[in-house]
Amino acid sequence: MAAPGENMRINGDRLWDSLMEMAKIGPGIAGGNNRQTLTDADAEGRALFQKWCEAAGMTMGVDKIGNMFATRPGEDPDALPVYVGSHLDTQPTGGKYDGVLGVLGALEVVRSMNDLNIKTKHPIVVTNWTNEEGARFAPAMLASGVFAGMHELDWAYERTDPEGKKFGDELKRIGWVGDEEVGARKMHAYFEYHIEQGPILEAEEKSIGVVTHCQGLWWLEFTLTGKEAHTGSTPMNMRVNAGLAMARILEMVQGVAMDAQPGAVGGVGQMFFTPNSRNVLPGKVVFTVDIRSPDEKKLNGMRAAIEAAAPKICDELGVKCSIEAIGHFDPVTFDPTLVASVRKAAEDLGYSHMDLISGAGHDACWAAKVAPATMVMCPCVGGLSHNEAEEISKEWAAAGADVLMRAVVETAGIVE
Ligand code: HGY
Ligand code: MN
Ligand code: MN
Repeated sequence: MAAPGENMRINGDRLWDSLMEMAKIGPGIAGGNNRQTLTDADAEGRALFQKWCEAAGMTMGVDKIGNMFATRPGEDPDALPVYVGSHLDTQPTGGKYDGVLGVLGALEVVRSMNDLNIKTKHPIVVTNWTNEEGARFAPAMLASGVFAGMHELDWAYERTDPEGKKFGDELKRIGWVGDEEVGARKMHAYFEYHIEQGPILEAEEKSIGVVTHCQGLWWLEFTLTGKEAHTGSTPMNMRVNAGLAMARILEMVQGVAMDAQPGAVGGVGQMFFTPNSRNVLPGKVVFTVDIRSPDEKKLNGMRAAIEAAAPKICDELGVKCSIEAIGHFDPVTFDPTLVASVRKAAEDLGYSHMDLISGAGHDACWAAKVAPATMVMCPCVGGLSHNEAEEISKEWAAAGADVLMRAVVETAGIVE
């Protein structure tokens, strides 16, 4: 039997089987998943995750926003735990791996530590954060944000989905309001394993992303007020057309992001027309502009440019315009020591790797506010994500989990 830690590799088949098993819960219509936060499917996925954690000898704690923490004891009960996790909630047309790979990859690390009888000084806590996606309830990374003290719990409970349902009511309805104070737990370190959700690793033929930074984000919610009127009988010069204002603002956002190249993105994924009837000019249009950049000055410059130009566009059309920032985090620099442990693990395991800036936001961005944090990434096919066709290979999944295991065990301190 090799000394603990020598042949540290996870069980790739078991990880893949768990991913496919979880993917059966909240299936999409095109091979992906629709397991949105605080739905019955989310509750079912949580229950399966808890069952697996307990079967791996861990004990589950849940806080008042539904964050799940499964603990594998360490040899030193006073040592702060190493947290390893991500999220089980998905986009409405999400893939099988976004978030899930990080939660089940962390579980696989514990399962393999059990197989190899590896003991560590610090406990390990496998984590599932509530509502990372922000698809149903904005903002994204809501629960890890409350954990990190960026949002108040009561404010989070009041967030509503497009049907007007409240976050706190839905959390209670699915039976996942825990008893722990949110943020009471202290971390020695935090690791998150995630698919890249972009094209770089696959294009560069690298198996591992050593994530050094994550780009920052603003979500700017626009409410445009026009005048409901007949699309047929209202002359063009009498229209107060909020839909046209929205179209011109989208075009302007595209221009601002292109002018800010390289290293900037901007766009809109969600919009609502009221009354949303084919032959009624919209009285109200609500949409969220999503802008991001790893450069804080560039990110805030884009926001300023958009907030200066939008009212002018609306004034020309007689449309009222209000803008509310409903989501934000600054660009994140991950902990250099943990980043180095990921890079060393990839080297020791012989996996090709490269430093990477995360294009997508993650719970690690908020964890980094309260503890040393970093991420491990694996490629995804065509860089596609937030699409049911999201795909990774079994080999990629296992390689990243191997690296995660080595970095986590090194940080938690092997006890012979
Ligand atoms: O929006 C994001 O970057 C993440 O996928 N929630
Ligand atoms: Mn994710
Ligand atoms: Mn996502």
